[in-house]
Amino acid sequence: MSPASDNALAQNRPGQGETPVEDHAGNGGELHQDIAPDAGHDDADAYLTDNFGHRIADNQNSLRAGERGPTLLEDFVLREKIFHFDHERIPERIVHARGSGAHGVFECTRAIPELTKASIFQKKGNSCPAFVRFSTVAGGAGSIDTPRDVRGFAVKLYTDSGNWDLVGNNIPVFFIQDAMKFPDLVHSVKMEADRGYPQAASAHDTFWDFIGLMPEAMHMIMWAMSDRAIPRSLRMMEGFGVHSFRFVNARGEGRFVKFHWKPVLGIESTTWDEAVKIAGADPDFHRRDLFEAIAAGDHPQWDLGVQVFDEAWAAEQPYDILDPTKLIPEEDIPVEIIGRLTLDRNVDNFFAETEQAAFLPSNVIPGIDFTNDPLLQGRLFSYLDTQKSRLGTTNFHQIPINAPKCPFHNFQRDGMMQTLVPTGRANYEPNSLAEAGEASGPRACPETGFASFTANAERNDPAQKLRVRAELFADHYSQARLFYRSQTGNEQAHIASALVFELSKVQLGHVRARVVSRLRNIDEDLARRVAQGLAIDLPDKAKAAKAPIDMPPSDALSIQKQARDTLEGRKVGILFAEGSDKASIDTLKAAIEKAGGSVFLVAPKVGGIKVKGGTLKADGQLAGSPSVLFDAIASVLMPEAAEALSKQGAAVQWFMDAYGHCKTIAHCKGTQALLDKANVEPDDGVVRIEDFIKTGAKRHWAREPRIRDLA
Ligand code: HDE
Repeated sequence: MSPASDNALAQNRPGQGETPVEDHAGNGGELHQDIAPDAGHDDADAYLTDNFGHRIADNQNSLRAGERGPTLLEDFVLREKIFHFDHERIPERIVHARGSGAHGVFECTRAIPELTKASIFQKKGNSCPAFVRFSTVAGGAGSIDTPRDVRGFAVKLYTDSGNWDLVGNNIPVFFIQDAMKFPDLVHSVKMEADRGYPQAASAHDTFWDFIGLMPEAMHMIMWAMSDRAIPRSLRMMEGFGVHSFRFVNARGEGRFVKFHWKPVLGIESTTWDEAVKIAGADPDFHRRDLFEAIAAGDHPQWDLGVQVFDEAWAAEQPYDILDPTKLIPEEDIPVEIIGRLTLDRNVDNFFAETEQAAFLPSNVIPGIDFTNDPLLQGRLFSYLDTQKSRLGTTNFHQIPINAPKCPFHNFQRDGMMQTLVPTGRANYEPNSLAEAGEASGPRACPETGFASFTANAERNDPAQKLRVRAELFADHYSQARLFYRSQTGNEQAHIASALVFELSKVQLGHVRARVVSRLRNIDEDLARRVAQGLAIDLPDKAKAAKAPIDMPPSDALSIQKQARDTLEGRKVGILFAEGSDKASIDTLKAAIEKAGGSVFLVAPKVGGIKVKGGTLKADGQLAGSPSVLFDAIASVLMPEAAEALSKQGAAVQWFMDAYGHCKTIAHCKGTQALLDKANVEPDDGVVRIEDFIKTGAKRHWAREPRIRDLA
């Protein structure tokens, strides 16, 4: 051993060298290179190797020409390590770059062979593994979790007849009707081209300029400006396949189908003020919530629902069911539940699984087919194409997260990063190699293979090639109106405020005015509120390509009308300080956990505080655990502690925010000084500790007019 390496090794041994090296390996204080071959470790996995299996003797020092000399090019260990590191990042998704994934299982809860021959739906109890990735759309991979944005809801079901990817969103409609406009839409919403901001925000000129010029976006705008776009938790949002798809049964009969994911925990959203504050308090709020819930065994679940209808019904509707800016009211076609998705396992490695997951709307299985929705048709190309540039190779299907779990074999060969090793000569078809005793490879399967559905009406279609939109696609406002008018008063006020906020960020006056002129076709009152909020004159009504009609309001479109009064999956922050009564805290905690909720203890200090009945450690420090992180709050404080805390901004803000965000505040008598300082006034949601369980974690919207101008 040369003197130089001798010295280096000595430095690796804590206590022996002059500068003990910290353990960065996370292996309990042992550095791999400290494990001498004679130390009794015979587990080959315990040794660091390079990517070709060569054991590494020293992972701290590069190879130098002399103790203080230059580094040698010969050092293949260093070169490989840096080379690999240099290429760790791959291009991020152009949209939906920030996402969080989890594994799970999907189970069929109702067999529907009369509707589809999809194997998974042939028998109740059929199940398959699943992987889901939730995402925001506009921001980059490192952006925040809580911007106002659409959320991606991409589901991959590894069925026994191949992967079925239902690549949906948490909003049932889309901004545009034709794939041709997608690059324009995305360019307009992402950071502005010259200045590189804003990140993860639609509140800027280019987005609203584009939107103002695209009346077909107005329905989706209502959703995007509603509380749907600021969800509280990924576990508490709906998912939608958006497009009309096809179910095809064994007799070859087709019906249209729209897919819905209904969260078992109910739908919850934040308020805008809360979303903004969460972005600062915990930019990973949603990702952490999902990861922690799954790790704790609170497995989020969704029911898969379908709306099924036929051509005759579709033809009678005042909208075109192929238009992805339209939904089908649940009051017209009820959502029937046919399955349940449970997410029960976090990923082991974020990059390998969540980042490398490649979803393809073109991944359907026999029994499920596409329709002529022009947006869907464009997506069928885009996703396959984008995976190649993102993952670098046409063999991205071989990455474990993307590979089907049923056998797959074909004559596709070679390409970058090929990991399969096909044997024999048969790499073409047809071949007659079997006659010579050689393996001849797989063959097509007309009986059970995927056969594209041909609708009766389409069989005789002369298939004209036209760059046109069907007539009913021109109704841009009826469903935007339906959505707006189906909301509660508070929800309508949130939409109006969101529009005022976003348009206030727009610098171009004509863009603001144009959007408001479109709102007049949706609802005059909404347009007036927004114009007043912007302090502009009400502009002339925009000309509508097709006059809007009134549709009966639909309760399924409102979050508040569906609110679920439950503690399940909800997180309650309990504030305590020196002298607090431990027994009260324990009783409350047990009751919340019994009701399915979880508790996070907050105190001015985390290390352990003297309380009545012992010492209590907090889960988080007050200033680092603002109340926006919880669904409801409670406090158990001695009057002196409350008095002292009422001089601390973080404590006062804790109550002020919870009150302002219409959350339940449960408190003991001792807290009063703080409540007074935070201007918390008594109402149905401000209750004594004993009444917390009865009150629950629902929002108290009746409070809102007292703290915010909803006009
Ligand atoms: Fe996407 N979309 N999209 N999209 N989309 C992508 O594919 C695209 C659309 C959706 O977690 C990209 O792999 C076009 C509607 C989700 O990995 C890209 C059009 C809906 C995800 C792409 C649409 C979605 C994507 C970027 C209009 C809801 C994230 C990375 C024709 C039904 C999937 C990637 C994940 C991702 C193209 C419209 C949902 C570029 C061309 C409508 C959930 O291929």
